[in-house]
Amino acid sequence: MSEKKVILTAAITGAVHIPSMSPYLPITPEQIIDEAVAACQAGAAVAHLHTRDPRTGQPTGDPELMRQVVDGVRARCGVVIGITTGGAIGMTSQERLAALPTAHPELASCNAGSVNFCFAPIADKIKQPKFDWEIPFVKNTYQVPFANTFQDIEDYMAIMGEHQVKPEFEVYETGMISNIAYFLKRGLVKAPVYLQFVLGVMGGMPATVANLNFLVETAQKVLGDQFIWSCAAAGKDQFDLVTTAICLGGNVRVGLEDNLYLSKGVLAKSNAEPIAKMKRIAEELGRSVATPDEARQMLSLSPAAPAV
Ligand code: KMH
Ligand code: ZN
Repeated sequence: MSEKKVILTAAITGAVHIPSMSPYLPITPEQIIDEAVAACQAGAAVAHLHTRDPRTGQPTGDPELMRQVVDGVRARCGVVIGITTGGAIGMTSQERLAALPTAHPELASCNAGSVNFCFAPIADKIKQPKFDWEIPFVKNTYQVPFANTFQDIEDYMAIMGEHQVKPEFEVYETGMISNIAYFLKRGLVKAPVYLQFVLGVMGGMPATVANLNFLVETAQKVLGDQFIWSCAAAGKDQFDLVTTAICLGGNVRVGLEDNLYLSKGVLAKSNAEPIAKMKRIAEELGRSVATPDEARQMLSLSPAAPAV
């Protein structure tokens, strides 16, 4: 067992779940801010942020909303700010990157390759959608891939470099580790690279212990000691898998972006609940959780921008 501290990331709202699935999914900037602050108080060192249209809950890349959220979180706590550049399935790169220059995050997701990222089966479970956009949005993921070409990744990294933002590479399958090694070899990204293994997406690797082990071992072979890793898992196997990640010495992401439930049949009422659960489990397993400043050191982040 490793004695290294564990970085807990709270993925607050994402762009997969729809408002009809849970009344607790944060939608407005105020709700997203409150959720990030409460998650930090519960033990999260990093907040991974997306924004939604405050009236409808539809995912948006609106830079003004993201700036509002980031400033609001920063004014109230010191959590490391990570924003999405994955956006939502169907967004253009321009939409996905729009918020980065003005939000001044410390971390931003950088999706490490193209993958089918399908959540169309959600449509079968929703009998009475709250909003007209929800069913077409989820069904569209059956036919639209999540495109992240080599050129895209290079462009995203360049913009992050200009703004002193560290990429958090979202890795959905093993080949993406080699994509990152290629960029590292070309000097387009600095070591240590930060990998988020995202398992359980329909179209990517299923959330199994064998797959997580394989990803970690492959990263060790391909990247040597030039990486730090975390594990996120979508859906019902989330807690089993992220607990395994703690045992393997990795870091953990949980939150309503990845799983709306706290346990079988029990909706999480906030992001603080899954974070508190993982803090308890980590401590039981002999690993204490990193503070935001400890996470900054562990991830070699640029110093945090001052609070507004
Ligand atoms: N919303 C998904 C398409 C990220 O934040 O970069 C991808 C996603 C990953 O959420
Ligand atoms: Zn995300």
